[in-house]
Amino acid sequence: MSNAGLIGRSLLGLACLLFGACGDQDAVSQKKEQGSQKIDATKEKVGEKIDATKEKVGEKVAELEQGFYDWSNETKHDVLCKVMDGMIGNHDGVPGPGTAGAARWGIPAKPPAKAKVRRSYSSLSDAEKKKVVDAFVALKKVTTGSGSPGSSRANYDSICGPVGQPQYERNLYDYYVEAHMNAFMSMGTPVEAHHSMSHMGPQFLPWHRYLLLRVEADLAEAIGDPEFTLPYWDWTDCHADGDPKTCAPIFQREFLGTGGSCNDDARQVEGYLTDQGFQLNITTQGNTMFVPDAIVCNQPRPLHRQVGCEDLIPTVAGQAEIDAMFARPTYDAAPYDSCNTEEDVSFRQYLEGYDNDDTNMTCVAVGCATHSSGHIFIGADMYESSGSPNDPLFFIHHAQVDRLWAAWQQANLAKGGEAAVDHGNPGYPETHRGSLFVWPEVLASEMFDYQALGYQYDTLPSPK
Ligand SMILES: [Cu+2]
Repeated sequence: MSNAGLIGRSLLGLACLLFGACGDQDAVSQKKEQGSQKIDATKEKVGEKIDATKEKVGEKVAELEQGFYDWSNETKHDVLCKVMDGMIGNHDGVPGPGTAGAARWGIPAKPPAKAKVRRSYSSLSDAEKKKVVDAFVALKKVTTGSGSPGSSRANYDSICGPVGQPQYERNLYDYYVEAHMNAFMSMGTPVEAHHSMSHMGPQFLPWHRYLLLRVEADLAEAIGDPEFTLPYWDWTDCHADGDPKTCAPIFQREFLGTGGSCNDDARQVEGYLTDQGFQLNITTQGNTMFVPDAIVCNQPRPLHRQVGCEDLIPTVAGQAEIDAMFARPTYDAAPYDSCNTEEDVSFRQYLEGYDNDDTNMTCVAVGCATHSSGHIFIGADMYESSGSPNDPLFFIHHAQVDRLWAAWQQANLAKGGEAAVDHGNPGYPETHRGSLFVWPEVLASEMFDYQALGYQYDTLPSPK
């Protein structure tokens, strides 16, 4: 028996002496003991499974790397793609975080009379910027026991237990970190097959569109302002500012906080966001986002950024990439993945940020262009793809990605004819219209008509 168990038992004995509350204490403690033994056994089993997975993945990568120089008929890109495929999956996956009783939260029953208008973050007043930060901080405080209206939705099934990690105090902010982590982790598992997931395939855009709608509804509720609207990060701001490496309009100490540091020991974000007590509860470590043992729970720490520190990405995408996006008239192209889909054809592949000419492992695995460049540019937690919603900028960055999809859709709708099919998504594959991972009651196809979902953008870039 553990020390805690012994202390528990002596307290029960004392209560028996003092208050005569003897009852079935022995039976209760016995049950408790059995329970904790069971938990220990399960923990051990999960641990063994993770070790076996690690070994299996390691062997596969070694095997693929071994053959590197023998594959004379394949390009370096193809070889790296095989290395990455070897890292994906190889485990059974875990359920969660689920919808905690609010399956379609964020989707209006019918299009509202007045649409919410998402505006550029840099165009907000100081008070509005502060409100955005306050809303994210408030979301962390919506816990199961907080008594907030969103408490019931914070009662989700955390993935921490099933991956053998201690539970942290669940809250509506970290719900999104978990949803995103599990979306990566579940690639190649029986839960969902790689290439039909929320990244590296056609559902990338609909999946993140719903995530934004849902979090926007949560943020509005958390601060008691039904009009609250997510802003977007207009990447071109960073270029207009004159020093795209620092992107001063976004990384302000008084609001979303500093850009951290290229020095690992000083990369903590400083400023208002951190001062409000914003901290991370579920993070990742190690070199792969696809396996359970990368997840670390209940070791709270501040947010990290390393803006402009990665040589691969001197800055975030700009106008040239936005123009190039409009030049791709097809939503996606077979085989609908991140490796063999031609980014010169597939708008989705291009916007997500994968490039078939990349021969750098990081770029093959994470993508280095367009959307992905924003993640790598901010660095640290945003770069750790699976846990990237840990940085509130994730949502503001993805609102820009969503805005660009909306702009591309509108341009196609305006062209009419073939270009206007599926609400301006010509070439969206039949096979990826269905249920979204984590939110199976929401269909990808329901996300096509964003105006019916109750929002629009203040401006949409248009093709030249
Ligand atoms: Cu994502």
